[in-house]
Amino acid sequence: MAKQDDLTVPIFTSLEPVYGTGSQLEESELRFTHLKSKFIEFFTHPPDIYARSPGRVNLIGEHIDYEGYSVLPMAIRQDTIIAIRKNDTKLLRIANVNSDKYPLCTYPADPEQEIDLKNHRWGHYFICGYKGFHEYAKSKGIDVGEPVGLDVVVDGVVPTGSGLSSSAAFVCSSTIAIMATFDVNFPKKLLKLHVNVKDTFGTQSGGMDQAISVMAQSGFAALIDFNPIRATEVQLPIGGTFVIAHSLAESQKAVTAATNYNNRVVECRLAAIVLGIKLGMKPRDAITEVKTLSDVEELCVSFAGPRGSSDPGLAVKEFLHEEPYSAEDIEKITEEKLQVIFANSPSSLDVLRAAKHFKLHQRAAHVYSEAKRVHAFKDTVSSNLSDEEMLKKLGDLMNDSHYSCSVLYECSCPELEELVRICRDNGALGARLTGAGWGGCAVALVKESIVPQFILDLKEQFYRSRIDKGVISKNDLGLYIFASKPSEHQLAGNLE
Ligand code: NG1
Ligand code: MG
Repeated sequence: MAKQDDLTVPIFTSLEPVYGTGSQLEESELRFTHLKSKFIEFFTHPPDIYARSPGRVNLIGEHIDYEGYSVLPMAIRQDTIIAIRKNDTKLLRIANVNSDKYPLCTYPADPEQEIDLKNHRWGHYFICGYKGFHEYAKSKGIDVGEPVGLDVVVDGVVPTGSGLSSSAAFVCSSTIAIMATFDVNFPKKLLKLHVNVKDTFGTQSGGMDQAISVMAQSGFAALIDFNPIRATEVQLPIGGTFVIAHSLAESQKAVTAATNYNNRVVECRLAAIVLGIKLGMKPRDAITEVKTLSDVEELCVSFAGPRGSSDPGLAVKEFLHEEPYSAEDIEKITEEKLQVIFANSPSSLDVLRAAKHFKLHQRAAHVYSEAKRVHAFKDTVSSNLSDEEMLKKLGDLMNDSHYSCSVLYECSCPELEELVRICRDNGALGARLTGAGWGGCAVALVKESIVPQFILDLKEQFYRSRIDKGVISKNDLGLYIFASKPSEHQLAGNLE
């Protein structure tokens, strides 16, 4: 198993490894050729360097990365590719092959610029990478010279708003392209920085997306640990394929953050503080020291220890009641106003304003049980079980994960419930929502031998009525349902 803690991002001098095989190879070559001709069309000269970064599907481990727990995603074939070249203006000119939907964005070549969040533009994601690159270089004392202008063309085919991490693919490929342009090869720890930069877009997200996008290895899913950030390859059993299917409900994460994503982050923090206090910490100390549920796990273990178990779920049962907590209930325990606890986090204050109550028991029960399922998944693939038994066990874990997301974490939606049910009815060994939820995609584990029939069944039973109603066009179906084997992240290089 490769531990990649200290690996650097290799910059390739040829794009050969990107191309894959057979029709994939031709498709990939065509896209790069198209990207190049678009670049010439926009900027009248060819690009110097290309970079690629894939989207990802999370196989198991949902809503636990920001609680410090490991997750198990897999890179997918859909990716963002970027062509780049220095220019002699003081401008960053960012174009897209799909210029109707994503018109040219221009920014000053200034690493200190503020990202104007009120005026959202698609090019902002490139600026995330640009700022991240310069901040990191500065912190390490690397001299990258005076800011120069850049010409950039982007081609992204990871579906947006679907839980497949299109934004991380964009930010990561941008950063890799910039690194290659300045001939700097950063450690992968650079990723941490992206997490912070991405927070400026309004969700208090964890580090999964960037990590898998940069660390993925061909043919493997990866167990991603945080603190320190590290990826361990996970070889999936032969005979199983993951099918990704879009529920066609688009989760508008930025708009719903206060009631959905960030709400859950706040509930987890409150659950962790309350548990810390119940397990013997002084309220003041719990408030300052406890940031995540994983921070109190050790205390939970010492509580559960004498009973012969190290399951923090026991502490949840003992110390957090199932009835939702009001703000006042929690303040009695913390001896501090919630507004004061979260005073430094404007997006958390938004959550407090919007919340009616807090489901501490349910959210903590989800996080601790999901963290265990991730390790059970990893242990299963490295066990001596037969492939058949292994696939069944993995499917069961995925089903349990979905149940927990749906019932305890309440991050599903009617469309995802319908889709997951249809997947199971048609032979999936397991199916679950993937990504943040509240819309976006489901992932199903399916025996390779039935994949074509499975996809046909889903088309008939889930997508047909939506095509008839004009929600999607039949020609686009391939964007919404596809089988995926793990796909390698690819880096930067010259086309010739
Ligand atoms: P999606 O919805 O796939 O973008 C989000 C977070 C992840 C993780 C998952 C839930 C962002 C950018 N990413 O993923 O870090 O917390 O939800 O497991 O918000
Ligand atoms: Mg996303």
